[in-house]
Amino acid sequence: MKPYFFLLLSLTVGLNTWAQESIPESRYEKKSVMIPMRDGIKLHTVIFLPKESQEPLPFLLSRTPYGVADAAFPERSQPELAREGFIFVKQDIRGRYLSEGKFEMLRMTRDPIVPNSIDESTDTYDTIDWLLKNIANNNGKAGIFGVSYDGWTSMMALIDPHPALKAVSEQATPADWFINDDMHHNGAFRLSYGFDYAFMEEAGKTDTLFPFDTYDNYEWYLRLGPLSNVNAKYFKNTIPTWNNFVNHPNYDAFWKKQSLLHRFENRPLTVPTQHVAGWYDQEDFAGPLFMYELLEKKDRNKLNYIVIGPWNHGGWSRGEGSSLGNLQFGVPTAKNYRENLQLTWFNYHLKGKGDGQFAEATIFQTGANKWKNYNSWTPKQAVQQALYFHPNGKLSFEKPVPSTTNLFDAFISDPANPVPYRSRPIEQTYGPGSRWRTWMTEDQRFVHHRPDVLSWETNVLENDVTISGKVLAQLYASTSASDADWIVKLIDVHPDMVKENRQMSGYQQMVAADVLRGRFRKGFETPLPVKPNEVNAYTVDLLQADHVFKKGHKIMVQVQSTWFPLIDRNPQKFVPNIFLAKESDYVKAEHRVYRSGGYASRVDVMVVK
Ligand code: PG9
Repeated sequence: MKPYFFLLLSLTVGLNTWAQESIPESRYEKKSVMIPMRDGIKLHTVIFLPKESQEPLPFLLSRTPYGVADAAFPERSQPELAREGFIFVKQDIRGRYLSEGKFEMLRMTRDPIVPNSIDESTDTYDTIDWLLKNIANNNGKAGIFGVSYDGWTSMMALIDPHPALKAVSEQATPADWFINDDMHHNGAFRLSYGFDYAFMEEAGKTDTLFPFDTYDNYEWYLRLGPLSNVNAKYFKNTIPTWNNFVNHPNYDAFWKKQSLLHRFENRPLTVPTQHVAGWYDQEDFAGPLFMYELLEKKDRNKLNYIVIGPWNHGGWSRGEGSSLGNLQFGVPTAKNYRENLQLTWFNYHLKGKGDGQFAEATIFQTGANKWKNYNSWTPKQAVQQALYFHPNGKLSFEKPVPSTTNLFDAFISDPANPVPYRSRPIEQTYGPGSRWRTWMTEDQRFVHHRPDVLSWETNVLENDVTISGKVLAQLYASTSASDADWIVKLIDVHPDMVKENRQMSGYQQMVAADVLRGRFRKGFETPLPVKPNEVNAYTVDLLQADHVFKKGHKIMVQVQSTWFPLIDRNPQKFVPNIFLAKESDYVKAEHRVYRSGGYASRVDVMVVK
């Protein structure tokens, strides 16, 4: 039983059936309605209407695949916005939960020439149009916002937007599912997320967790063996997103068409848009960064803004945000965002309140633990410097001596014993007790000194080192086999003893980390085998950071070749399509990371003095 009084009213407004629900203490009344789209399909929509409102109010829309029937009243889900007063509208997207039609994961953009064609953008348009005409006392303006998939639907609202759409806040939208975000990073497949999520969304109309029979998913995915077993043993070709992974192992037209980068390539930005990202977002960190950067290039009218905070996926939308995992931030960063950045954004654009003076980039600088405003993101005054790998695990801003040759560190990478990406047991992604949401804050000592994890670290820092902007690893490396993954982690090592917070003593805090699938070293379209033992250059994009390595800390870089089961195991024997690899293709290999004059492996960071 729900803790509030239930009232179901069935009245008919044109074609639509209304259901109404209210809780005595709420300022809002909840209505359910089926809104017709241009092709006749009806979308289930929940509307929270202020019970008493003197002034006409704007709409705040969210569109989701995760079900809205049980949506919490605004006082609970959006207290800051609820206090101010908006007409909140939440909609099940096509084919999900109580909406009609067929669901398509990240539905492709329609061809407008095709009569009656639809996509998420037309569904948003039709919804706004209907709301303006059918909901009394609105002020003619609408905003859209949401986290992740709902961030992506917010971005889609920007394609041929409804004229009443006046503000967007996309929060952790995915941008490109091959280059980054949920499903692949730089061509390496995100196995545990891809498998779990595809099943969750596509096994039925409502979310369904895969029935794992082993709590530790590290063990389960290892026993799974080659990826071809997924369809053979479990999915039986019934999960379209999985079939797309299998049928599109390279960055082909399918991925490009799906990518927001391509959808927005030739499209102007006409509606004020705020991008929101979390430094520890375990799913869609890259999306908002990529979309901000792309749209910034054409932002003649100052419509494009970015906020980055110390959050996991959606961490800004709930709670205080004063800590995450073991990391403490000293201020309630999530509340800061909701009160000072989200509310002011919608108040200004939808209600004309406030001065509209938004900082171009509002960024929480980790390490120093403070909010900073920037005129440009990434900051122009930062200067590129390289952290070079040296003998005996040393890391420094000094280049290796030019005359040195053939110096390297080596390890054996064994697909039968991959490095876990977080400490075991690895619970099901969205299963009970899952630590998925905090793994990026985890102390990396759980793999430090594994023989297949190389590490280099600086001396204890005598001064703070501040990095603001892009982080890019340049490895010179070889393998005895014909393919390999390269994972690079930039780490802040806390002092050996932190008396005021002992659990942080020696803590290895990840600042940036990512993977490159070696076959894509020359481009994601065309996979290339590696010649055994040949040294190749691998550029691993670690995206961005704004971090202060404090005096008394050390900077560390770790390199490894497996990150399991987050990333599927590279067989290491080159095969054209890893989704079809056989058990016998998975081979042990010796990997070498060079650190000599000619092959000076390094991590490029943007240093601010
Ligand atoms: N990261 C999830 C997602 C976004 C977009 C597509 C598919 C998955 C999410 O949290 O919604």
